[in-house]
Formats: sequence, C-alpha cells, structure tokens
Amino acid sequence: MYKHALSKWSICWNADGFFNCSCPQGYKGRVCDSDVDECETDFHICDNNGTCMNTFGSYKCNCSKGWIGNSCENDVNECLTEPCKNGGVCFNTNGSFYCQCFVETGFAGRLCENDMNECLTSPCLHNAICKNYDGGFNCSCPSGWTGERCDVKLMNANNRNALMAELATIVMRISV
Ligand SMILES: [Ca+2]
Ligand SMILES: [Ca+2]
Repeated sequence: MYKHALSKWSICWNADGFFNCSCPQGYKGRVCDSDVDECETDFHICDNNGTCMNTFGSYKCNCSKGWIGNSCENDVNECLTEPCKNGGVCFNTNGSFYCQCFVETGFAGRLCENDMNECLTSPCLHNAICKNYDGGFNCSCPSGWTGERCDVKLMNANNRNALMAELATIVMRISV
C-alpha cells in the first residue's frame, strides 16, 4: 500500500522483478504520485457550461450562473430567494427563472422592478393630461369629464335633457 498526500491509498503488488500499482481516482504514474488532469479529458466533467479547474488528485467545477453541484448538474431554484418584486410571481426553470408581472400592479421588467409608464399608451381620453407615477398613473380630466380615464361624461342640465330626448327616441323606435 502506498499513501498519498490526500489520504488516498493505491494498491501496489510485487511480481517477478517488477511491481505494479492500481491508482485511486485522480492519480496516475508508476507509484500513483502524478495528478490526472481531469479537465483535459474528453469526458464532460462540468455540466451546463461550467468551467473545469484541475487540482492535485482531483478537480473543481466553477458553475455558470443558475447551476450548482460538484459537476454543476443541479439547477438553482432562484425562486427560493423571492427575486420578483411588486407582487410578481416567480417560476423556476432549468438554469434560470422568470417573473410573471401583473399589468394591474403597474410594474414590468425582468424582476417586475420597473414602473410601467402607462402614459405612453395614452390611456386618458378627451385630451386629458396623463401623469405617470411608480405603480400607476392618473388622468387630469378636462371640464365635463370624469372617471379614471376621463371616460365618464358629467351630467349638466343641458346634456341631461339631450340624453332624455335620445332615450325617448330609442324607446319609440323599439316600441314601433
Ligand atoms: Ca486533477
Ligand atoms: Ca433555476
């Protein structure tokens, strides 16, 4: 038995006029005192684009983002760290994750971290002025209009009468 620096043992035996050793994994050479450079082998040591680093008697994998494990074979569940902001829902995927943002919250972006500028879609009607803020927007309605998007006509005596006349016409049309 031959003892290695890393507490691994190789088995050596005598034969007629020579001896042989069976080396433990990671070592090579007549007396198993040389390192095997695992990174130079064709065998894919580090999965998922991990970078192989040779060490004496072994090797290490520096995993690319989203992967973990000795050979970078395991997916990181990023959702455990709750990366999605502002009520976004996290979905774990192999090697990555994504956030589903909800339009109603007024936030978008990879982590639902960016305020959506709703004013860019001209949500306010009747030439109302749109003002964007974090997580929402509001419309400053011109006179005669109200509602979240200035889509509701304010009633005054004149247009109330006009509406009644219009309704009367419709009722007459239906009843004929
Ligand atoms: Ca090695
Ligand atoms: Ca993942």
